[in-house]
Amino acid sequence: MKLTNFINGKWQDIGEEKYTSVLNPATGEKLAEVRMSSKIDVDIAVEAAVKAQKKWTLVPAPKRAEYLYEIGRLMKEKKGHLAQVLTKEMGKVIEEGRGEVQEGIDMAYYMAGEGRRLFGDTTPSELADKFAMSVRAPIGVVGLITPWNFPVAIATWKSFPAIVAGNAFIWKPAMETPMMAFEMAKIFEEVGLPAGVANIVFGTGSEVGTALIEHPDVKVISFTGSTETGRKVAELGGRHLKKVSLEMGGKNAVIVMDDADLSLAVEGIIWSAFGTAGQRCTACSRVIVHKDIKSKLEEMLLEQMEKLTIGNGLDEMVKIGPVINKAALEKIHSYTLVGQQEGAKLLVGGKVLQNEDLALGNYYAPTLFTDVLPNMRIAQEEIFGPVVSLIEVSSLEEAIEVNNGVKYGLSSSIYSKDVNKVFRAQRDLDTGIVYVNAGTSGAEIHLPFGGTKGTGNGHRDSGVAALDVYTEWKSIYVDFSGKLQRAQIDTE
Ligand code: UN1
Repeated sequence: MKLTNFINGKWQDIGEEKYTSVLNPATGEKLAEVRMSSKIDVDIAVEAAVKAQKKWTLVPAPKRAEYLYEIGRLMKEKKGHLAQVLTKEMGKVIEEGRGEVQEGIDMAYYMAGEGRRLFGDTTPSELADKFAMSVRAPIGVVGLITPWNFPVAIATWKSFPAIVAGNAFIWKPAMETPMMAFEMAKIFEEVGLPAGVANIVFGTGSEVGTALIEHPDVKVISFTGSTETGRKVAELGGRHLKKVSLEMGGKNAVIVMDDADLSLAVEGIIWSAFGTAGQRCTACSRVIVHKDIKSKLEEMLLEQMEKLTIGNGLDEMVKIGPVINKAALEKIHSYTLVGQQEGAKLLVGGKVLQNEDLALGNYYAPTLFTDVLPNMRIAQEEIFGPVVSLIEVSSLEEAIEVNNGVKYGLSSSIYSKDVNKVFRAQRDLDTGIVYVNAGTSGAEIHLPFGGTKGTGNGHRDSGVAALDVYTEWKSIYVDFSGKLQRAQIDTE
């Protein structure tokens, strides 16, 4: 199977014929070949998008939204198939695959609803017989750069608000997971989205990503990925005066206070730390625990970790799938070595799994470190794998300080039954998302998604906040006095 670009409503490859393989992380099996595009493909896609957007912007927003309802309906119809493709190329277990597709369906219906809102403001004018309002105007052509860990949901967070707001887009999916983009292109085609509104160009960040950011007709770049790459996107985008929306890494923590419901906390930690094999930007990779319950929590975590079933995510019984590729496996393992060198105590895991059925895939054992100090590298850097560090504290104040003492600020969580502690924590935890008595992952699509510090640059995906990325505020004054009225003139 060859995955071809989707440009101007057609499956077309223009430049040099270059392809690379897509591998199943659970088995190493080759799933498809994907096109490695170049600047020429981007130029042609942008040209088509510019043309298409001029007409698209004139389609009333409620009508644009009807395409999203249709996209949502088709995604729902194909949910089982989409989840299978997702699990095969990304590795997440099938129930998470279906969950992610559902997240995309939810986004379709939610953003379709915005077609009948897209609220602006009316505001009194300071002059008589003058009307003032501000409306959300589409921006034009936008570039979407999405990661492999949520190959469909994150793309819907970006492309659906772009569509409803009247923009055209070029989407560059991650090269590890292009099959989901291909599936989405088929859906865009099937619902009859006008040619050129949705374009998909496969290729690397350095080639296609750079071409998108540098193209003068691409007005917005929305990126989700590592902080390291995000910084490059921001630098290049800055040089070209682009509006750049960034969602980057996390080093999310669960705080467990001495009055917490420990069984509940353990369930939340296991789910957030090891679900998706720890490959979520919202994954829990630190547990900040009150000293009085530390050994009890360790014991309970170990007991539950033993029960985790690891393997090919297509098997409904499996709870933890592989990590994305060999490079990820190496990176994760290097952190295990770092943790040991730093003096943290490895309680369980810390190795690549190579027993018979797992040998061909990229499996890492769920790993738990304890006696971790807040400034150790394993407690500071994003690992993006199934590795958790337990850090001991003596008070809520210390827990919050440790939570905030990293360069990221995506998600955090506190387990406590004390309402005062909980309210103080939600105020003082320096993250874009805070959970109370729940793990760090599982954000819902109708709330803003994003974080502080090294996680983002002030923009948000999801929720109504996403519209701020894909619209420009336009202020309109209508003077119906029939005479010259001069604002900001003071004749006294
Ligand atoms: C991500 O890992 O980049 O909140 C997105 C969650 C999911 C999305 C994660 N709804 O865990």
